[in-house]
Amino acid sequence: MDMHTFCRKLPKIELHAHLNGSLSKSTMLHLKRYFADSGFEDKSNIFFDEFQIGAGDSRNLSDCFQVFSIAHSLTSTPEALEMATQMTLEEFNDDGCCYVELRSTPRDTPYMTKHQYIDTIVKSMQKINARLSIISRFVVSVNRSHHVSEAEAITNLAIEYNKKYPDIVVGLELSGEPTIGRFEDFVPSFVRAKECGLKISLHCGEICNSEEVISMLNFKPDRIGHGTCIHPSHGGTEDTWATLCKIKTPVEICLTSNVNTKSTPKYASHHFKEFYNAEIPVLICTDDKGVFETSLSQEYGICAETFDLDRTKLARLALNACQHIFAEDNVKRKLMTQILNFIDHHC
Ligand code: 6MZ
Repeated sequence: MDMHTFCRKLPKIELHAHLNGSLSKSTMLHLKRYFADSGFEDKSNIFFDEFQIGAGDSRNLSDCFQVFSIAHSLTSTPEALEMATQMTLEEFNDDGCCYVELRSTPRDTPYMTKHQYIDTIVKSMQKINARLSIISRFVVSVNRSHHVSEAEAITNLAIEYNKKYPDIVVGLELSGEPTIGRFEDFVPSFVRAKECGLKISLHCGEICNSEEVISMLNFKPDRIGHGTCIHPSHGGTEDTWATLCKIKTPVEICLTSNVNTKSTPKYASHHFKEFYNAEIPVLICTDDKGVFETSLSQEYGICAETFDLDRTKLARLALNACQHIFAEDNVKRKLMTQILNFIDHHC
């Protein structure tokens, strides 16, 4: 079996995937057709060139936040959102993922409320979990560029839906344009969510802001996203690095996203290396597989090639990721058995 096939077949765990950044070309075309057929005003005005930020694109991290509105125009009705959720999960399933935590920011649209938004995703996931072997869970997103009152409303919904559907809604995460908004303003919402039993993930150190990195790490989230500017050789400080090394918060690593947005100059200089060597739990993820034209198996392949990991080491990354999922322990055990079985046969 060549490395490409190995990465496809390896049962993988996806823990950092934004729904509206994960829409593939074919899902977007399908949604565009749905809008045309159902007589909705089509404002999507799709330009895939505009949505996708490939290698060598002149746009940077900040510019990338413009493209999500293209996807948002295609997920504005409950039917479209259901199709987007199901098709995206099917693609993760086809790529050999055995567990996915999809994240998304509930929003009011002309055709649905935030409440309907979260409800639609929950119901779509239940259908997928009943129909396919992939196990999916929902992590509710708070956008740091929105007003704090919006974060509070979303937190209330996340808590309500976690009580109603604990086997689907498992966490709350902070994302959005990192130059806008202050973490400290959102702390009360995240404290409340934590107290109610939701797991927490924070986009942390996506840009250089050591003070914020320290306060995020001190908050003790269950996981952080990116962690780009934490190591001193990547714009962090001795203090940010020492703090992470001490508490070893698991980090959701998104190689292609960081390279394509120029947060990292090239794969070989990605902070994965320092984190891996320091034995900080690293979780290989896609971030926005539609925007960055990638897949989780492709990310595993890039990781193996760039950092010279053999099959056993690569499979161990997937196995270790099981420890950090937000779902219940019986799901953890099931996934570990599945991956260990794969390792026994293929490594
Ligand atoms: C921070 C990101 C992101 O929630 O509408 N998002 N936030 N850093 C990133 N790195 C590239 N990529 C995506 O999906 C789109 C939203 O996810 C967040 C942004 O808030 C974006 O609007 P949903 O499903």
